[in-house]
Amino acid sequence: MSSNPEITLHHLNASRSERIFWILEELSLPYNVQVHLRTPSRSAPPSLLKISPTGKAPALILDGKVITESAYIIYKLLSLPSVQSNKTELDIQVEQTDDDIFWSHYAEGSMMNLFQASAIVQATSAAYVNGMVVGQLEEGDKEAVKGYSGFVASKYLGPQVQGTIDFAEAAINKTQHGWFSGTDKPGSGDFMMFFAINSLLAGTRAGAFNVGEGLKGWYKRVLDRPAAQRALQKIKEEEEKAKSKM
Ligand SMILES: N[C@@H](CCC(=O)N[C@@H](CS)C(=O)NCC(=O)O)C(=O)O
Repeated sequence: MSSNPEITLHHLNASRSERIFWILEELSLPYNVQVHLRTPSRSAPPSLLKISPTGKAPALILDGKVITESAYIIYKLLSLPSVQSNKTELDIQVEQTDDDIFWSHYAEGSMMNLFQASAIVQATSAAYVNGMVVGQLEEGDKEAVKGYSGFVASKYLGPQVQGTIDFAEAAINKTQHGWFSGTDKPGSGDFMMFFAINSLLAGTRAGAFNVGEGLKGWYKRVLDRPAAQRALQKIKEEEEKAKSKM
């Protein structure tokens, strides 16, 4: 019987680390959590850069070694000897399918890429208009910044973001079991898609885009799982604990 590794998850609030909470709970692996709270500009605080070479979340310390990139973290967790030797007992897709690999790439390379660009345009233009970048602006300059960022958000990035959601919606509707893994259990593709869909239905992007019944059904299937419920509860408790210490 292989023993469990020593795990610490470095989590940034409202971040991709949500994916890692979910998989850790599905795997029933014991883990410690270290929360890093976003600065007022929504960036990661310097404490995260001390841990992660990229300064981004999630970062996982696995038996003393720091690993980053959520898809890689998920792959390393699924490859653990204690997980591999127990794979028939687990209610998740441990061996990655072709679909898992596709959706893992899609989640970061297509969806989050555009989601993030959109969030950056909104946050930076608001900061610019509010005088936080080059000081107070003339009314005409404010209108020009708002006009340009509004154009980028609504005519350029917005439709592309919606396109990525519609593509995922069509794909999930074609699956036999309603999981991105293509099997009857959620796999790495599902863990990776969780952050984007959670943000669209319950997070910072709620109500901003059209999400169809297929993705809503997938989200409900995720939330019906005790492991996902434990993950969301743990995120809440850990973030509250960290905020109370500030
Ligand atoms: N491709 C990376 C992306 C990591 C990433 O961009 N994380 C964001 C949170 S969702 C972050 O740490 N942002 C804080 C910052 O850039 O200051 C992954 O999947 O882990």
